[in-house]
Amino acid sequence: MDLIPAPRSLRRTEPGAAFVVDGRTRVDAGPGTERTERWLRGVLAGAFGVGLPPGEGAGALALRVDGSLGTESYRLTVRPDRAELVGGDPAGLFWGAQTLRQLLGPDAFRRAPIGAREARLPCVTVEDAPRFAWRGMLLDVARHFMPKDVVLRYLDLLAAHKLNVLHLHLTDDQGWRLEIRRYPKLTEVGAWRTRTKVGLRESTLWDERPHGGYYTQDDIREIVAYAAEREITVVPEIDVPGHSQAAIAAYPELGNTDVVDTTTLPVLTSWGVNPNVLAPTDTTVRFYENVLSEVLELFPATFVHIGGDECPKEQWSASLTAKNRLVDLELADEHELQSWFIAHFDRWLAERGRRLIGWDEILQGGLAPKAAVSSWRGYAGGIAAARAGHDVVMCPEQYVYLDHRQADGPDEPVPIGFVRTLEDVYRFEPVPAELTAQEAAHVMGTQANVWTEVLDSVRAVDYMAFPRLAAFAEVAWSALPAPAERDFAAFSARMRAHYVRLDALGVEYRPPGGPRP
Ligand code: TNX
Repeated sequence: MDLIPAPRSLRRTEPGAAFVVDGRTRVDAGPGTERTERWLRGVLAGAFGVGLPPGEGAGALALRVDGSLGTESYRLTVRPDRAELVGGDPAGLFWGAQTLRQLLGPDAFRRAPIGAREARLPCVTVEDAPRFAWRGMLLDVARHFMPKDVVLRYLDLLAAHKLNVLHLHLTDDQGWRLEIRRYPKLTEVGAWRTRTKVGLRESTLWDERPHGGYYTQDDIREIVAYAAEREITVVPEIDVPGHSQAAIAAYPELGNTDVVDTTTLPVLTSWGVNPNVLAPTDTTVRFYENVLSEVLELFPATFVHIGGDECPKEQWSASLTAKNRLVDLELADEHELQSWFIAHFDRWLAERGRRLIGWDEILQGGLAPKAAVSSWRGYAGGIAAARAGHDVVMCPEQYVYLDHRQADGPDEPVPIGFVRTLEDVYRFEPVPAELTAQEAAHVMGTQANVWTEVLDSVRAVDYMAFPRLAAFAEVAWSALPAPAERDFAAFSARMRAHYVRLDALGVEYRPPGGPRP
C-alpha cells in the first residue's frame, strides 16, 4: 500500500477484494464532516469523473466524526460492501481522507480526467494518529515572492503529507509581502527591488531584472480560507527588529536615523545578516502594533511569529537615541534592548489572546511564560526553552533547512549550508534525548524551513523540498523508532510509489539518486 507518512497500523483484511467507487457510490456524511466531504468530492471528480452524491445504505462511503477517537486521529475500514472513515475530529477525518486518496492509487492525484469512471479501494483497516500537533513547513516568500497560486498549491502538497502548519515568512530585508492598509508604502516601496544577487556572499553574479510582488488582504483571506478547508493553520511571520530593511526603505523613520541616512536605503538586493535594523523607539513600536493589528484581523492562528533572529547590535551601540533608551528603561546593554522589544510584543499579543513565537535568539533576556520558540540554530535553543517551560518547534538548520543541498555535485543548486540527504532528514529526531518526559512535552512539533535566497521559482522550491518533505512528514507524523533503528530501506521502497503520486501532482522533485550525469 506504500503509505507515506506511515500509519500506526495497517491491515489488509480481504486480499484482492476492493470497495469500488463509481457513479453509483453515495456518500453518507455525518455531522462535522463537511470539509472532508467537499474535498473528497473534488478528488474523485478530478481524474475519475465520479460524482459522489449524498445517500445512505449498502454500498455507501460513510464519513463520521467520533470524539471518542483522539485529536487528529482516524480509523478507516474498507470492506467490499462498505467503506467507513471515522475521525476523532474534523481534522482527523481529513487526514484519513489523505490516506484514502493514497489507497485509491496514483490517478487520484491527477486533476485531468483519465476516463476511468471508477476507482478501487483495497480492503484494509487503518488506525492512525499523529506524533506531533505542529507539523509545519516554512515558505520564505520574502526573498523571492511566490504568487498566491503557488501558496495554494503548497497548501495542497502539505495536506497530502498530513502537515498542518504553513509558516509564511512575509517580511525581510529583501521584500515586504503583505498589504497593510494603514501603511501603503510597505508594499508600494517595500515589495520591490531593483535587482537580485545570484547566490550568497562569494557570488559576483546579478540577476538584473527587478523583482517583487505582494499579497493583497483579499489574497491572504483566500489563502487562510483555503488552508482552513485543508485543516492547515497559516502562521504569519513579521520579522523584527532585524531583517527589516524593506520596511525601513518604505518608512525611513523606522531605522536608526542618527547613525545612517535611512532615506537612501533601498530594499536590499543581496543576502546575509544585515546591520540596518529597526530603531528601538516608541515610533517603531507603535508602527508595528498597527501592522500587527491588521495581521491579527487576517490570520486567526493562535501563534504570531515575530522573528527576532539575526539582529546585529552595532547601530544601537552607535546610536544616541538607542543609548538614551537604555538609560530610560534601565537596561544594561543592547541585548536587553532586543529582549525589551520582543517582550513588548509578547505582552501585546497575549493581551489580544494570541501567543508569540520567535526564533531562538529571543531566549536571551527571558520571555513571557506562554511565548514559544522556533529552535533553528541546532537543538540548544529548543532544549533551553523546553527546560524553561516554553513550548518549542524544533527546526534545526542541521537537519531540516530544505534550502540546503541534498547532495554534493555540480548539478545541485548554489551551495549554501550543509549537505542534507533524504536519509539525513529521515533520521532527524525532533525530541532530544536529554530532555525529561516533562520537558519533552513542550516540543509541540517540528517544521521544515524553505528559505528562498537561491530559489527563485516554484520549480526550484519543488526540487529542494521534494522528496525530503516526504521524509520530514513521516518524522512529524509517524511513531518512528530512534534514528539509528529507522528502516530507511523500507521507507525508500515506499517512496517508489510516492514518486508516482508526486509525478501525478506535477511536483518537480529531485530524482532518486540525483540528476543523471
Ligand atoms: C538563517 S533561520 C536565517 C534566514 C536565512 C537562512 C538560510 C533564520 C531565523 N535566519 O534568514 O534565510 O539562514 O538558510
